[in-house]
Amino acid sequence: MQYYPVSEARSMPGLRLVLSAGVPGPWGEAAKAVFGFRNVDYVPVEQAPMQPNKELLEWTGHRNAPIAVLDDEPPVTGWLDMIDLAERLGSGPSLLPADERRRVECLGFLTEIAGRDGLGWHRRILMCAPMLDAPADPDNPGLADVLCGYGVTEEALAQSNARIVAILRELAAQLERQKQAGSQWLVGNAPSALDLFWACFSMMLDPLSQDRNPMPDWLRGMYASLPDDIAAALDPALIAHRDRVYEEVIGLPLEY
Ligand SMILES: N[C@@H](CCC(=O)N[C@@H](CS)C(=O)NCC(=O)O)C(=O)O
Repeated sequence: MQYYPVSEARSMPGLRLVLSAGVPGPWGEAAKAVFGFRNVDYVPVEQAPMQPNKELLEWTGHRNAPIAVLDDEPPVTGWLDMIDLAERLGSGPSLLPADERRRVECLGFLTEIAGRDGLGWHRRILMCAPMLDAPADPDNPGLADVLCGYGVTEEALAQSNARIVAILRELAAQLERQKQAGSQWLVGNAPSALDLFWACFSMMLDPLSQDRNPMPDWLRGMYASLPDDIAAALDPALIAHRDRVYEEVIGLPLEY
């Protein structure tokens, strides 16, 4: 993907979407998927993963990704705000079900996947925990602050496996209920933000093959090595579902 540097992107009009360059960050991939679903064009802007990103911080007030900046509006960083922005700017089917009961279901699962204390949050804690004991990196003295901002602590780590297992079990049960009700989607009868987010975040547990998801080896190793209890909770039906979501809705191969 061709990224613009912050120095050029900040004076451009329209929607700029700041993304971690060269890696499939789950929140970033989900943001791309929701804008893609709603046919919203954007200019991709480069963020350097786990780095201070001083120019970006000065422009937006944030160091990480994704960040969406529309014209002179305040930057948007949260996953729900990304969905709202895609709904507002885009066209075509909605990302959220119209029926209120289904909407509550969809937003509840989304929070469990993408929110603080959710699946992505705890998967990151599991992957980053070894860095807590690593000697300080003179090239990136801010890393300790980054880990702190992502809640990477021994106390949180003690909860991580159980949180991920509980969320995966509930998602698998939901998929089965939907199947019994005659739907091939995680909520309602059409693809929603929930299918997109599950597909993108599943990458942290069982990444798509290298030809479809050309990620760096070091990251593939981290994403793919799962503790036994989490591997056991990852129902093959959930993986088959995300394969279909990528093939039929998001599109392949991934580009980042
Ligand atoms: N702001 C997002 C979460 C953003 C986030 O966690 N980004 C991570 C993963 S995509 C990131 O930028 N990691 C690389 C970094 O911190 O430099 C939300 O809460 O909805």
